[in-house]
Amino acid sequence: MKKILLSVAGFDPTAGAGIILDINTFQNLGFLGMGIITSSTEQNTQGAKSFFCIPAPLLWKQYQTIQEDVSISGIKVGMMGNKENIKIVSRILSQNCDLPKVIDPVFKASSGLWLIDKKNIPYYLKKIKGKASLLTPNLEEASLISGIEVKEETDMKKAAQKIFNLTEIPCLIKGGHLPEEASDLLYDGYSFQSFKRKKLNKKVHGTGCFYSSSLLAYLVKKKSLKQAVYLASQFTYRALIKAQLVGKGQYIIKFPVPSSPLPPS
Ligand code: PXL
Repeated sequence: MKKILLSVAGFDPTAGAGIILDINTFQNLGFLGMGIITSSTEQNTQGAKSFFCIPAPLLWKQYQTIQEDVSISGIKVGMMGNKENIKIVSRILSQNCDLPKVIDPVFKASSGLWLIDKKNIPYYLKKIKGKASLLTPNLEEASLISGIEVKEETDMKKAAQKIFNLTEIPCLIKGGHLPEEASDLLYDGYSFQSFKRKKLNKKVHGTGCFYSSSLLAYLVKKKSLKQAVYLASQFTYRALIKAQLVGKGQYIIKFPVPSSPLPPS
């Protein structure tokens, strides 16, 4: 039977990001995807306009009801929404210490709408401390978490160290928005490794959700952190190439995406 991965995230009606994209990504990599929603957004491919959070007791009941029925092999966390739901997600993470878990710190939609109240970021960091296998901020999220303005590769190193010290979680800073090259930086508390990709001139919605969901899938396939980042980064690059323009705004990822070959030895 296929292993089950759980997405804890928000709903994007375009399916271009959030819980539906996560589940499609899990299924693309051979898993069965399930999800519990923290929030629902109002958006189209042109951008997100507003959102509403699922009441915390319902979020908790969604989790309990799933969990008493099936066995989950890994958890990916995306948009949490508000303080009450951050607390529930923290409890879910604590109850699954032995599973691979990836947290994508979704703070803002690419259209600019804040998906968390900025003043809740310190609380967010406190509640996830030490509770995941990997944290995947982009440059802006890394700046918000670390308090260091992250614009180039040297800033990424300082920020990654600071984020690791704050969260006690290995950190992958995604450099898709770096000016010249798309270069991601992994810091596991001991060493740095960078992963470079060609930069594509294409605005694709949900890239962060796709990347973090595929990272979880490769970790559950027992890949090391470094192998998982290599494979997920290649897989994400293919997704970007395949992405299609379906509305009047950003490109969205079209499934299935051909999965990555093994890294060179
Ligand atoms: O791409 C970040 C993101 C994640 N999750 C949901 C979203 C968005 C961006 O709009 O709506 C639900």
